[in-house]
Amino acid sequence: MHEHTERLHSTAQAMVAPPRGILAADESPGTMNKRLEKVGVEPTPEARRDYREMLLTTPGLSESASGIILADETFNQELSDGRTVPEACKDAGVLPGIKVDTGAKPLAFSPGETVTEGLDGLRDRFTDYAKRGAAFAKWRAALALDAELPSERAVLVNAHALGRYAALSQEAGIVPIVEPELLMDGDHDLDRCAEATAYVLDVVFMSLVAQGVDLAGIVLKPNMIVAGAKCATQPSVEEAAAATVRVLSEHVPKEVPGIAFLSGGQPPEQATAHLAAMASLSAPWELSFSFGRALVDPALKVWAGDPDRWKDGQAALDVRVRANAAARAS
Ligand code: 5MM
Repeated sequence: MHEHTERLHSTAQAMVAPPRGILAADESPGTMNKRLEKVGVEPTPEARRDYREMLLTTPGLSESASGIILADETFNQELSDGRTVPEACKDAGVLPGIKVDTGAKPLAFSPGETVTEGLDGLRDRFTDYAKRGAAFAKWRAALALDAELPSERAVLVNAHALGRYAALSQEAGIVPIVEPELLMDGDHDLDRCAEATAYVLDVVFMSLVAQGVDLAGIVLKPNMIVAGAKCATQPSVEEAAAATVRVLSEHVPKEVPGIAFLSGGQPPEQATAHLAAMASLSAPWELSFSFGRALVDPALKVWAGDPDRWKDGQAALDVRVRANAAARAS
């Protein structure tokens, strides 16, 4: 096998190898600012750096995390000891990943829907990120979900962009995390989420294949199949886990080495419980996690910008990452 292809495959496999997961700490500055303000921290580039430094230097992080996804700003920052962030990732034993999309923007003629942007100049950006040590990348399509949405238009344009991104990423020797997220903040039930997720996955994989993406060199980061947060009928953890594994088994090609779920706003313990319930079911790919909020929310609240609570924040992160690594093994 060609060396380039072999490296993509082995990196993708390393990202999802049991029991570790991927820490999503790639909030764009705007999102991060809102989260910092919520816990009373003045949102500055230094505060965003300090917060990411706390997460990344958590002792023993590499025992339960294989990689960390970073925003462009973080990737370019130095830690307080002068190390670059990619260097610090190497020292910590976690693969550095970079979020390369530039965000979800309103989609023309589709009220309430978005298309994720960031393709302009992406080949050159990938060349630069590869030189600076990025092992993997991430692009997220955010799709509203209700009885009518996502529209065919929103699914097609976002799948097209995911395909273009993934091909450029692999061309640069960087493993693409492909993240088609159906949002869970509606009143849809489990069956509607299952039906829409199946459709989105079909279109996304059609686009990846059409654009020459090597499916053995990607990691898929989908939503779990859950009912919307406002749905009156909430399924049990076991029902959601069974629906998720069933839909993915029917719509995700077996060549994909692993699936690393997003948490989507689920409470941390619930996301972990879903992961544990899925681990007991049989699936053709690794089932892992790439949570953002479900890993970092407790740490952010405990730290709240206080240097004296740095270690407490790290301990809170450690609890959640280890719990999810343990869930994978259950
Ligand atoms: C960490 O948040 C990521 C970036 O968000 P913005 O670009 O909107 O600021 C986000 O893509 C995240 O990686 C995924 O949604 C998974 O995070 P959750 O919290 O859903 O597990």
